Amino acid sequence: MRSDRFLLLGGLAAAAATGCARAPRPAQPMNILYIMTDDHTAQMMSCYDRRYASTPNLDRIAADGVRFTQSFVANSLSGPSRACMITGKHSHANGYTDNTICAAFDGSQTTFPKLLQGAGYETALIGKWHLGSVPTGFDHWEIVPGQGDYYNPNFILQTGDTVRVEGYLTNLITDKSIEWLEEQRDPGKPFCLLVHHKAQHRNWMADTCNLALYEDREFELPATFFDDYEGRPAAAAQEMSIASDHDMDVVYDLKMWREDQHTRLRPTYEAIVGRMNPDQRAAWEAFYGPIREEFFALDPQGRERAQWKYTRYMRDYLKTLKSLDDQVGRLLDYLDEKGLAENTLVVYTSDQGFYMGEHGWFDKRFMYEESMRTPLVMRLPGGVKGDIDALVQNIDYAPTFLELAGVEVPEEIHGRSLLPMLRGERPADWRRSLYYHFYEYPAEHMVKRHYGVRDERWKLIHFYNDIDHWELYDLQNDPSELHNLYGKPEYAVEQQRLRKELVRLQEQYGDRTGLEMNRLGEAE
Ligand code: SGN
Ligand code: CA
Repeated sequence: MRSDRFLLLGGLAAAAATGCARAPRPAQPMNILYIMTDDHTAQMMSCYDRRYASTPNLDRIAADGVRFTQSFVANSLSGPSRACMITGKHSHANGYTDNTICAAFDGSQTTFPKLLQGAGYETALIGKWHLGSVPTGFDHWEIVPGQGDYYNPNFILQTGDTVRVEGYLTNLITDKSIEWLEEQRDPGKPFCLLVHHKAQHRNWMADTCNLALYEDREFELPATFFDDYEGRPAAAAQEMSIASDHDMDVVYDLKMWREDQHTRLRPTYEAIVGRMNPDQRAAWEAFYGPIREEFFALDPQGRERAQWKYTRYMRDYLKTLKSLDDQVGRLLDYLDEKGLAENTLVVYTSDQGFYMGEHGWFDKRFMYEESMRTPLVMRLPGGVKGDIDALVQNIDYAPTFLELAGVEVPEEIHGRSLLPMLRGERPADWRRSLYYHFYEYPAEHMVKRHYGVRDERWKLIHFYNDIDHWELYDLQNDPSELHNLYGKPEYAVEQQRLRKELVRLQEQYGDRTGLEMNRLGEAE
């Protein structure tokens, strides 16, 4: 009977919408399990990169489904990326351009959870939200305030109450997700569950049971670690350098607290370890205590200090990742045990990529490869397996889920459904280039405002605001983006072609700021 209600509601919603492409109704409504992590980059997922991490559970999704090898975000920052994902629209159109100036996401606009809800789906969101406003379009939600805490975090409930929950956040988000699936949802309806982890966000705090892992691992510095940023003034101006103690704080980021160390982020560190219970704190101190002793005794300087910081950063990131991979495994096992796997699309992605020492950095924001990319694997029952190399972006998720549910995709959505590709077809008119726009400046990490276009081989970037600087890269011959070719006569043809393509995309998506900023240099 409940299924009938789903069909009826779905039919009404479909009939009410006009002027949109009509998607065929699926024989049986497919559930959607969308798992999104924070700052988990493809270099640290073994199905993308075998150098550092082992993520067997995340890789399971790819092994039983597809791995997108050219997956990107539209704006490499948490809130904006989430807003793009949930609306299917670029930042200027969904209004949430950055984490600092934008107070809150306008939850009155159309989002895919709302449309799914209208079509009879039961929708839920658990974990990091980071959009300032109260979530809309969800039958159930339980979110962490702001960035959330790794240990004994607070959760905001739908009632408006905030409760402190004892435990480690990655596990708790999974517990709550399984609890909702098992006990709270209406089994007569298809579900769409968004599981949003805080991991792998700074400051990479592992669960106490994983602290001792990977202490024997050594990592070669990336070839670009000591980049001189020649020809790239915006890259030179950032504040996300591992070597810099201002940017990567030894107390907060690397847990080297000592009475006499009054670093910039020491108060933040004290607040978060202050949340720990006595057992957690004892395990924490027992692990980091001896490392601190050694660090202060050694007091490394210069390149030696940078290498030491990089090693600690990599190890802490991997320890934190262990919980994430295990907990995703738990959720996948749950689907298997309950027979849900055969009727559930599983998606794993991150809100953006991250630097693991490339160019000497941590953090994201730039349109350069490591942070513009994001891991994306999907497992569609009955779908194809293998790699998909089409250029895809986080604005494509919303239309994918809508098409899967048989809901018409509103024309205002910028993204395109990935469903045909999940079913083995490659649309002949698939996009040949991607648009990107980053806004959060001046702000933490000091990455200047920029936008640009990336195609399969080339990338053009314009940094603007307090700078007017263009960069052009040949990704085939210069994958690390070290040689800015903009203005070089031998690349004039590519440069012109990409400038035109940039304008075409800005016009297509209606990014007036971008169009206006193009003219900056030309007017002089
Ligand atoms: C916090 C972090 C930054 C990070 C932003 C945005 N600082 O402000 O390092 O870039 O979040 O990250 S911290 O001292 O609070 O850890 S995002 O993924 O949420 O966009
Ligand atoms: Ca993030």
